[in-house]
Amino acid sequence: MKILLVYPRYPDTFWSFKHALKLIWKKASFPPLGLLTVAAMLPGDWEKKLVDLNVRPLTDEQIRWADYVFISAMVVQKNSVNDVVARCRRMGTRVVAGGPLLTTEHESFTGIDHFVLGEAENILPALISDLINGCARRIYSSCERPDMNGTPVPLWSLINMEDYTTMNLQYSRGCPFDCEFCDIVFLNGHKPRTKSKSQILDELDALYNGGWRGPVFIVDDNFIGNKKKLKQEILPAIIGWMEEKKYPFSFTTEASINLSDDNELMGMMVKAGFVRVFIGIESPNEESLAECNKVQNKNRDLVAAVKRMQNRGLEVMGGFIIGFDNDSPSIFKAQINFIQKSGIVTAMVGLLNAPRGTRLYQRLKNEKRLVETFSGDNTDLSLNFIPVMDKDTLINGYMQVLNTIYSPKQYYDRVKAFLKEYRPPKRKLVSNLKAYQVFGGINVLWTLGFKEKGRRQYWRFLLSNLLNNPRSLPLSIELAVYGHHFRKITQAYQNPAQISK
Ligand code: B12
Ligand code: SF4
Repeated sequence: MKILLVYPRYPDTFWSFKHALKLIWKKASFPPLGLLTVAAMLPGDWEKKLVDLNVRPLTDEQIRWADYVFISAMVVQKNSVNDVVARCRRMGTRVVAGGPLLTTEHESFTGIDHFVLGEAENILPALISDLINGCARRIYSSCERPDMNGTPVPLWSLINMEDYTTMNLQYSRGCPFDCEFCDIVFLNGHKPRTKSKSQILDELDALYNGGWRGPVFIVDDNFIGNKKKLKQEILPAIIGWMEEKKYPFSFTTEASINLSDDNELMGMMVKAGFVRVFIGIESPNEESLAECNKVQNKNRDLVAAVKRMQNRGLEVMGGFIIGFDNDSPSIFKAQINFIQKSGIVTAMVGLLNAPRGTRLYQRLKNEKRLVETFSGDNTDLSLNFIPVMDKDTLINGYMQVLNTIYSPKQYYDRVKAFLKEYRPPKRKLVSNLKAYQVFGGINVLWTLGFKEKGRRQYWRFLLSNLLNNPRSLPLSIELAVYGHHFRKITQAYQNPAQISK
């Protein structure tokens, strides 16, 4: 059997990092881990190829080669899914699809032959045997969430790691919290399920033996969902592995704010090579936190919590949401002030939207406030519900937040505020200096220092770092590159014709 795994295109948004990637000649940030994991579950004697449309185009010849095209997608990739499916139908190649988009709204995809709804581990064996016997059904699903001990190491040989800035690895699924707007609880459940220590070491070995050196994103819903296992088994194992291999990777992950309460855990994570955490901060407005049931963020000094993590050596990336029922127009200023004060350089600010499967979707449906389908991108100025605040005020205020926090002055001020608090461990990461890093560095200097607006702020920022904090220079340059991307995307939002969907 010949299987072509296809990852559809996602639009250029804050999360695509397209403008940053261009500067360093990389094609995409992360490989499609879901498809690579599914590929590893397919029989060893089936032929497999993978095309990530964010890296290279899909040819008719590739579609014709395949007996089945396997697609995985998030809601934001909907348009691209439709294009791929239409091409497969024209060429008579059957399509199997799974992932968050199809799990939450498969009914709207009439051209897809077989759906795998939910996690593949329990479901795929039945589909495989039905495909072999030529009697595959339309829908495969399971009420039980799989044990992650059965999840194989992703089939890394299907991609060229050099196309990406970062590799990824999943340790756990599920989150113990229950935020009203989040579909993780629906997709992956409340109870954190984890891989074993030996699975994690196998995954690290696979990346290392595949030649990877550099950033690794641990794509968990909440990495600290099971703290006991982390402290007793997983982090000690990762620390041992990283020390032995002389720190070939730097880790980023997603966690809840209560990480900042646990000094021991933060210390162990930093020792294991974690450099960044993405935290859902959402809002400085207590009423809005209560409204969305973000209990872990309530009644605490959020700025102090962020600074504690920065002091321990973790850069905090933050997710912020505007448009809660309890947000009044004063929220715009409050968000800007919070973001600037906290030194969260990478602040991902989105408009509230209600994805299917969430409690928010259900509440708004009951209140008859749902208006259209969710585009999947909470930064494209669309809303799929009627907000309490006047819609134009909300959208203009949101744009004002983006314009302010990503303007060169505010952005570089934030990097400085962060570096003041940041205390990384003194350790050298193994890095084989690659051609793209050298030429990318020159390109960055040319673009930010000579070509683009904000040149004066860039040079001032660079010189002040060189004089006051030379060790942090590589990180400052990296953050300046992200800033360039955020500014470009914000500019594109002023002129929606520039946004490629
Ligand atoms: C990494 C990641 C990204 C990467 C994606 C790139 C990439 N190549 O992976 C980046 C950072 C670019 C990204 C961006 C965004 N993301 Co994202 N992301 C993730 C994250 C953290 C991990 C994905 C992953 O690798 N999972 C591990 C694999 C093993 O799991 P999986 O993909 O679900 O696959 C399993 C099953 O679904 C199934 N399966 C999956 N595909 C297929 C296909 C077939 C054929 C079969 C049989 C089975 C199958 O089997 C697999 C094994 O069980 C998830 C959260 C999560 N826990 O999954 C969010 C998540 C996928 N992202 C999400 C969102 C909303 C976004 C953004 C829209 C955020 C935003 N606010 O703008 C942006 C959009 C990008 C853009 N440019 O506009 C949502 C999607 C919700 C939805 N219903 O679509 C998720 C679920 C998180 C959340 N709840 O908020 N994201
Ligand atoms: S803490 Fe994060 S992953 Fe967990 S329910 Fe809330 S938003 Fe979702």
